[in-house]
Amino acid sequence: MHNDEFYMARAFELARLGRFTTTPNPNVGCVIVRDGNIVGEGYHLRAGEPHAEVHALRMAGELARGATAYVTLEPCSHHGRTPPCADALVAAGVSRVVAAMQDPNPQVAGRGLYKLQQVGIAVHHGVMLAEAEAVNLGFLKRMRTGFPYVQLKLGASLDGRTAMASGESQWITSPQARQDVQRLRAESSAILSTSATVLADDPSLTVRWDELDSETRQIYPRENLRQPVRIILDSQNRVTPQHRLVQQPGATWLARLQTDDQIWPQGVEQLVFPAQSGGIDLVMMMMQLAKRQVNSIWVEAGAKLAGALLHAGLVDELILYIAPKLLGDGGRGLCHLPGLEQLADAPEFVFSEVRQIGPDLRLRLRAKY
Ligand code: AOF
Ligand code: ZN
Repeated sequence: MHNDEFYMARAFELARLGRFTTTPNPNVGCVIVRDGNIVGEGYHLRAGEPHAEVHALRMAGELARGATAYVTLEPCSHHGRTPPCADALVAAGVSRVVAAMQDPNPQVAGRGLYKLQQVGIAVHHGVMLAEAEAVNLGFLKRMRTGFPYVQLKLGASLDGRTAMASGESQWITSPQARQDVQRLRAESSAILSTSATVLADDPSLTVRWDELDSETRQIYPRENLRQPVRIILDSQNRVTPQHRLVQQPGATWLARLQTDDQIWPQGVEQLVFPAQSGGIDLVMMMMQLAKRQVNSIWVEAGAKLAGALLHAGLVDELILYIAPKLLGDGGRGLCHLPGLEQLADAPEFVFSEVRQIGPDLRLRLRAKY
């Protein structure tokens, strides 16, 4: 009896510690077990730094000889920013490797497990597969499809309104919901918004460490803070160097149809995309963003972009915060879906989670295309 799930569950706990920082790399955890004892543990923290297996092997030292290594993703076989983990496992003399899933990265894709098997190591994979999918939604989607994983954040009243008829809209949802948004922003590779939102609210679209919940702050020290790339759809070049978000730490990418020659602060790039019915071609943009190694995108914008992304089939998940208020039927709706005339064409979703966050509800739904 190997107790594979017990040790793999620990490896997933470790993998999740990297979820704020590993992008564009996956979250990976590793546990080395010898005679039923955990003798080494590690996880991947940041691209360019050692992989999970290397940390765990260092901790195990000589005890790794003849031990079992549990890894949440197939050990890599390629020379990337770091040398192959499969080679490190062989050199350390482990006798068995259990991987939760294969790595779909075309540079690996089974070759890591094959390498281990070739030298006589017992190899097993497919343990806690659902967990392995869930911990790397962005990385896996990008590797498999060439598109980032897109989460559309929406906030509304009980009657699905995002603003009063007058347009008044600030703070429909609670401070607790906003804190939750901070954490989910922090887990994303990038935040996507529009020039309309920038012109209306002048947001900074950053992660504020002080505004994260205390549990998150414990596993995500301030010095590790990473700002998701801010991506702004700005087809009419309306964002200026004076807007707040271009002055924040980290990168801002302005998605445009043409560049301008203004002087921009450091970290700001203008990316040119083809046009599609007057705006930016969202499908082309998403493919380019994946090429730039954006694993996941957190969308915070208005009803127009929400509708356009849904219409283009680009949304993987809705994250919908519902405040226990009624705004009345004159208020503004969640999504602008102008072409929608028949119920049969209405975008559909599957609830994956319903949870109370402070006074509000948070619904997670997967798009059903
Ligand atoms: C592992 N363990 O902890 C990680 C893996 O450029 P590099 O060297 O960091 O390699 C990145 C690729 O390695 C990444 O795309 C994924 O395929 C794999 N990541 N593999 O065995 C780890 N982070
Ligand atoms: Zn590796």
